[in-house]
Amino acid sequence: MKFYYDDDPVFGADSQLIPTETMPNVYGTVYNATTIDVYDLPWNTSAFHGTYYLFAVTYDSADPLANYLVSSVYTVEIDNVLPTVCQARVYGPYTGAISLYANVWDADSGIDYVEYWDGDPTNPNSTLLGMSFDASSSYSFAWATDPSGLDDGLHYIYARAYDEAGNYLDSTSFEINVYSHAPSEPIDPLYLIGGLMAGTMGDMTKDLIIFTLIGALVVFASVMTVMVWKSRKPSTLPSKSKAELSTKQPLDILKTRLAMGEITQDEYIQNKKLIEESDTSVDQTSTTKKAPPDPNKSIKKSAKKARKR
Ligand SMILES: [Ca+2]
Ligand SMILES: [Ca+2]
Repeated sequence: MKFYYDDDPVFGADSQLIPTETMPNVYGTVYNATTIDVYDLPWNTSAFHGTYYLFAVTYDSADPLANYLVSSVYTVEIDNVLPTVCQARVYGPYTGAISLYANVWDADSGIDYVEYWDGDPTNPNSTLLGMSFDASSSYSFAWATDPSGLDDGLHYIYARAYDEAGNYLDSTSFEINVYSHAPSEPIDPLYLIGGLMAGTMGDMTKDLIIFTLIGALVVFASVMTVMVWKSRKPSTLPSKSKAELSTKQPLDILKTRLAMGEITQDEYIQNKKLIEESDTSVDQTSTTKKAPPDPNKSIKKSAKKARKR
């Protein structure tokens, strides 16, 4: 038995004999002689890369010219080039089950799987966290950190990508600060609600909702106040005579305006006088009560006095 390799799928003079280093005159080794003779031959392919075609040629014992038979072609893809891309990715929060990913690429045989290491994989003290064969999830792997906090602290995560031929490439480190231990203080319920709202709607939306709620409450309260005021006005106001009402209310308003600094003391006195005068005129027309002395008369009198002088 002799084994040949070729760079095209046709056996011929260009086919190259695969040498055997240990047994120069015996090509291959019989290891199952009971049913069919099976030969194997180790082939060191470290100097090869790419697509090759293999043939086995078997000879009978005729001497001096043996009869031979050439096998059908067998195609092999030899990959002796490392993957070209391997980047570790870790997604927060760095607590509980931490999601590890890797961006990987191998142009020859393709990526087979990815290992995740806590620490440089070339360092014997580093820990293999796990591995993933799932290309569809970017070889994601969930690292379940210790809930009691044993894994808390800084970690340097590495990915090691293997191609289908077993060549591997290590990533650079991805530094993370793990925080997995249970909180010692009780959780503030407001913080919890805030967190839930932020988690479902995002901070911007949360602020907007709170703002709208406050606005709606203010409007509602204002409307209610006006309605209550309007509804109680006729029944709760003390029953007073027209004269009392006409004087009392404007005077109260005037006092309030003075107290609030909307009018000066002089303006207050002046307006008060006017109100009292108009009140008096109401009294004169509506009642038979004797009118109080008209302040205008004294003014006129003093004016006359002034003219006399
Ligand atoms: Ca050929
Ligand atoms: Ca490769």
